[in-house]
Amino acid sequence: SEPVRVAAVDLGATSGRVMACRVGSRTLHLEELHRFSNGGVPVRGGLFWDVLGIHREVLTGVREVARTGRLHGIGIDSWAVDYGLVGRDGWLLGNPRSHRDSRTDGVPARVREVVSDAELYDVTGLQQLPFNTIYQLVSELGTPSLEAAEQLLLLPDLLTYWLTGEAGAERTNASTTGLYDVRTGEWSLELAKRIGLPWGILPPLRDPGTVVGPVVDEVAAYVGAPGVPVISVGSHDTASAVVGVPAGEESFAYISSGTWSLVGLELDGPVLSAEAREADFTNETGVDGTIRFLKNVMGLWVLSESVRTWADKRLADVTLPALLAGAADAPALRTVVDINDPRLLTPGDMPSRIQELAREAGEPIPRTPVAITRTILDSLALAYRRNVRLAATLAGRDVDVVHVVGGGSQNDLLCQLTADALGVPVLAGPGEAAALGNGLVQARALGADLPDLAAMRALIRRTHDVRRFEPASGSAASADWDAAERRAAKV
Ligand code: LFR
Repeated sequence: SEPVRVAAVDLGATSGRVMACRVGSRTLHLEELHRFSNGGVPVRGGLFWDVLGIHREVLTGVREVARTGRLHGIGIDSWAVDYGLVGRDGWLLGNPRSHRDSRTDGVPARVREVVSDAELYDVTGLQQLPFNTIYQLVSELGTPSLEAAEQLLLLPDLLTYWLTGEAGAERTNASTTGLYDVRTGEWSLELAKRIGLPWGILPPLRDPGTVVGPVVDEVAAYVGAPGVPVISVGSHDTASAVVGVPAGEESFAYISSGTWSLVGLELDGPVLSAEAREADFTNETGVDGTIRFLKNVMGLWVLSESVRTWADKRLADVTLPALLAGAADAPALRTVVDINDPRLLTPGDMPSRIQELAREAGEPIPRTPVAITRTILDSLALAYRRNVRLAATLAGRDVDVVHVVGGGSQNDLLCQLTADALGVPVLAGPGEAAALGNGLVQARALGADLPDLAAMRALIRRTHDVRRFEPASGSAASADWDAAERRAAKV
């Protein structure tokens, strides 16, 4: 079949990208045509997304894709969980909040009084993240916007609504809300009712890989592409990124490494055991009915937020490359902290928080930006080790290799530390796995011969380089990580 060329819109919490993705039977090519920075906007103690600004950037990017060649489809993925509320007249009711907003403090405990953790887990299979949509909605109960809401649209669905006029909820992202039944693949209206949420605002679900509809006239005129279809992809960025993992037959774990690090396994069905719940593992729905059995690890957010803090203080030589070069030469495993401490979730002075965590844990306090960078990377690798091993145990699987995809796959030091910590090879790349997964699912919807995830992944392997990091050999290396794990465990 003829190659297709689609716009893959991949929105991250710190940057958004619009790529032209060309997919043929033996070709797969990405071209980044637009990139913009993104971030929460703090106003009056709340943390918001500039969603109209994001919409404008999406249009600018799509127009650029259309200007530079043919455009057969548009697909949008973004971080999960966050949403906009739309009123009876179709207008947005207020600015969507960031999941790093502290409005959900204490909310999970309130919900627990009505529905126990065990019951909730049995239906949704989700880890207890304070910002899951369900908790955000509970924090909005009684507000004018929730009372006036006609529909809840997750961010990629909201942007898709503005492009097409069609409202819906794409399943991979719906599965992160805490209101979705992971076994039936439908909304759990029962759960929403028990918690007192207006269940009627949950829109009809749609599968990834279906055509939503053509762009509306105003969009067609702006981007210069009349009639181009918007296609629902794995609209949760992590779902698209896992499609983009170039795994073959091997028993693999993955780390989708961006602002967050999502660490886990691809499974055929959910693991809803008490052990999985106690270990706080999540079961998110993937493309083609797969399950992402994983844990959220705080990720490179901690480092990017540190760099921002140092830049604000105008400290010299705190560019990321300089910090990473310094950290590579710094002593290994000198200080480790619990990188998933909830205090690292919200924006702020990350270096001070890391020092505080070190102090509490009785670890040497890192004093310089380089030492703090090394502490963050060692602690991330330690969290990867713990959670890959936990996932394998809980799911009864072996792991022979860890695929690292996303922006963090370009961080050589972190990849090497991950291989060392786990004692298995790390295969790093592609950096733009989410955009590839997005583009491939669109291509299939447009008729490309990509029957399953294996075919998509084979095409990625054929067309993209993957770098291999071997674990440091010798029992000394692994003893160091064992000892560090014991130190971190007593935190
Ligand atoms: C990654 C991600 C995670 C989700 C977090 C919040 O970008 O989508 O999968 O837990 O952001 O939405």
